[in-house]
Amino acid sequence: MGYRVAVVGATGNVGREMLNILAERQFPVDEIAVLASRKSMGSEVSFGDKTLKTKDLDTFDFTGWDMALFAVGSEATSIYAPKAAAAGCIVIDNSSLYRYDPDVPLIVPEVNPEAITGYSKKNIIANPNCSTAQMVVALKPLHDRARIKRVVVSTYQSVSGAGKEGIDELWDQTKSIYNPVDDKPAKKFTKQIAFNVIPHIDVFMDDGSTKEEWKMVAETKKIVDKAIKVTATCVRVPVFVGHSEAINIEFEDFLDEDEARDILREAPGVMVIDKREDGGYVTPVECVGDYATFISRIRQDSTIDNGLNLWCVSDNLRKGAALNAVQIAETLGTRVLKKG
Ligand code: 2RA
Repeated sequence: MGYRVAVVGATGNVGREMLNILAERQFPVDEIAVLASRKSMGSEVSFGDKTLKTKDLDTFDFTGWDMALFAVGSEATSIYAPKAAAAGCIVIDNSSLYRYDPDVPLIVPEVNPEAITGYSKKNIIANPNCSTAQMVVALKPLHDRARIKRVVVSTYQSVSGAGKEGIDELWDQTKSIYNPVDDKPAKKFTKQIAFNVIPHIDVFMDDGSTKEEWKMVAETKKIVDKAIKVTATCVRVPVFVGHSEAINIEFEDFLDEDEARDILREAPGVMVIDKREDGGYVTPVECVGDYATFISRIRQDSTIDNGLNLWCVSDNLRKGAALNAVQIAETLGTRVLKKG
């Protein structure tokens, strides 16, 4: 016996990836509903070898459905997630709406699967932001060994993090640089993204940081340990898919780079590619379509007593969104619902 699963926002980049991953990982599905806004109603999406037509989210009755994977913005989530949860359907939400709610667990299954039981307060589980998800998978096993005090992270985030419009804008601008007749003004990003980098993701906060940077701080504390201090600089780069992060970690105890490499090699969800030679590291184009978070360039930071540097790359549409949501569904199945 399997589950009755709804995917909300099934026509978007993340919704489609959720369907691909549910099928790839043979999640035990008895019935699947693909839901979208009325304007996309009737659009076709793939689920394994099947083609499904989307249904209207607005009129869908969630009663009797086990779980709903939400991949829509915070506004639509604020309307439909409470409706689904009240009907007894457990919501796994990819928006930022519930991530900081103390009554909603924020889960990365390799890191804090035990926290999933907290879903019962609201019938909602939150999926973290893409830049946090990949970082905490790398931090957790190192924290367990040597206690992390402080993290300094700089991100290099692909345009797919900004949705289809972000992908289109990089594509159009790149073409227009070679063929200026096609010139298209920037709409999604505040400055030119083709052949450029932009140190600005999400809105500005009062202290001069951006919301994306704030999310990395708040979410790392909630998922791993509230004692860990994080400072982040988040940058958009002209890459279609795959977020990269340069991470500097200060520990309470000394951790040798070779031991850190061994720990990460054994860590769930992590793949270490770390040869000290030309090309002996992973770049974002190589991680597309993969489940793993790749770690390279592991090395001691000799400017502090207990410091390490590393390079972390992952598919932001997968570990950063759809894969993590499906892993939450799997964890819910094995630890709570126990049907599959
Ligand atoms: C981005 N963090 O890359 C967002 C997506 N969740 O813009």
